Amino acid sequence: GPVLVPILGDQLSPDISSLADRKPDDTVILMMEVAEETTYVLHHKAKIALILSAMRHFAKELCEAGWTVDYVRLDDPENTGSFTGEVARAIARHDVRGVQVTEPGEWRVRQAMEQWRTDLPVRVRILPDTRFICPLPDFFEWAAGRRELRMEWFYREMRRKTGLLMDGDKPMGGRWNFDAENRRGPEKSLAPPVLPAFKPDEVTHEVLQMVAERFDRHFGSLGNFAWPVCRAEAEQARDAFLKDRLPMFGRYQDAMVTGQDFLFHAALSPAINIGLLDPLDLCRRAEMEWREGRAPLEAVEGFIRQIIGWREYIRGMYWLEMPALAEANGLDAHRPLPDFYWTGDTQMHCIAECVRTTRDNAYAHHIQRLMVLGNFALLAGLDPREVAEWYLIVFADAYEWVELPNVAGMILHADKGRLASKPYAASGAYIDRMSDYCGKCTYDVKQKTGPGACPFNALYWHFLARNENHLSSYHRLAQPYATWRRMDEDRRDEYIASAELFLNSLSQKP
Ligand code: FAD
Ligand code: DLZ
Ligand code: SF4
Repeated sequence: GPVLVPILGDQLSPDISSLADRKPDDTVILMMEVAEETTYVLHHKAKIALILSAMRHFAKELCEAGWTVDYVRLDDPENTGSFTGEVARAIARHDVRGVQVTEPGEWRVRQAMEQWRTDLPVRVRILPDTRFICPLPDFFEWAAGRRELRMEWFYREMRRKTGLLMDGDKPMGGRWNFDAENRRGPEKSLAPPVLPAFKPDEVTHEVLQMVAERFDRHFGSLGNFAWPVCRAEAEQARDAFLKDRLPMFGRYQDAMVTGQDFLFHAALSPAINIGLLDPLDLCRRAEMEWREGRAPLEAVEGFIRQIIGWREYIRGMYWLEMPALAEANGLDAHRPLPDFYWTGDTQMHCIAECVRTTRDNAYAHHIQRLMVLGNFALLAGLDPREVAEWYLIVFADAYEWVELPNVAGMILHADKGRLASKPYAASGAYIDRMSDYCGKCTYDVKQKTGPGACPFNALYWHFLARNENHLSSYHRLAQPYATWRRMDEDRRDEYIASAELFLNSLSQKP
């Protein structure tokens, strides 16, 4: 019989490694919509719709290219509901002689696949995912023997390896990193070009209908659904980004503006993560924009760093640190996730606004995820497992390999600083500087304590004070700790009391 090649919902690339040595006449491709994947967390409705629609479009393209595709739909009465069950069923159905699959993005699925080797009646080959630029063995080698695993050093190696923005062995422009140019707050007349919106076709319509019915208790709205669901649309989205928004990408990377949900961000992560866009190709095209004088170096360098730097580094760290990372709670944080992460029902305008765009778009941009939603979770001491589950649910681009290191490492410091050199803790002043949120808020960002004060202000000191044992030795926190110790005791007590009052109000159910 033929070889069975299962292709998972985030492996929608025609050059996926599992197909590289296959010929159509000797191969059956298996694609499976399964209950286990759609509900292992209660994903945002738009995330499910994106993946299922993209899977259906990709299956069609594979058929048109001459492949045999066995496509199991969610509503197929025989559907066993899991990858393992469906692969077993397909082995019998097609009398296959072996299974060949590209490694999955998530630990959970990797464990299941390892089990296939013993439980299935045929040989199982698991191949590396070559869509990532840094193979995992190379990452582990880079990490071995290093005391500190800093992204910046990894990034420079990736620049050398890919040759992106390199002038021989030197970085273009004489510097590796132009972040200093990338710190502008919002300016009054900031009017970013609108994103191309993709109208649902018939395939997407059918999926949207099914998702609305079947997953109606899941978080999130479907009303704005406009994600690219196939390669051609993803390429259109990519080209629009390169032309309209990349030139300003760096400058406003950290800005937040009420009602401007995408600003100059790429909004390409959902398409990249399921395989509709190749990350290296995307970076080469961004580099071309600079070479041809259409985008400044600082913007292009910033964008490329996010992809060959952060994205690859985060993925390496996931596989390096799992499974412990999922349980990590280095700052002993145990507060339950407040309801307003779902409802947006809070007086804190910054949080309400970030939850709104998350609900409407299954998207929030990086600085909203990091400095508003994440910063609050850190300061308030929310339980890392609850926070991680929330992030995995609500964003269309969320897979555990990328979500978990960002949550446990980058925002919550639950990994005790393996990933980030210091916690990204910030008071209201930071949010005020980078956004227009505070002017629209019922709280006063300038007020430090008391019921009308911005809660981030007292929470910031409460966070530092309660974690003094863990954090006071951090070189980069020396200054805030010195300020705290210099404060008179009444002032400190006021901060603590104000923060506790606020934190206690979080646990009161309405
Ligand atoms: P842009 O700002 O335009 O950046 C370009 C690209 O760089 C992104 O498409 C993405 O592929 C990559 N990138 C940038 N930052 C990161 C990063 N920290 N880690 C990995 N890739 C990065 N990204 C996800 O793809 N999935 C997630 O589940 C996810 N969860 C996150 C959780 C937290 C707490 C934080 C702080 C960040 C998370 N990110 C995640 C990273 C980043 O916020 C998103 O990649 C980005 O907002 C996607 O939007 P964009 O395409 O407009 O990105
Ligand atoms: C996220 C997701 C969802 C919601 N549904 C499916 C599905 O029905 N079939 C499928 O193959 N993949 C789905 N996915 C993506 C998988 O969860 C993802 O491939 C694994 O987590 C491995 O990274
Ligand atoms: Fe957020 Fe505080 Fe600003 Fe209100 S005042 S928007 S709570 S940072």
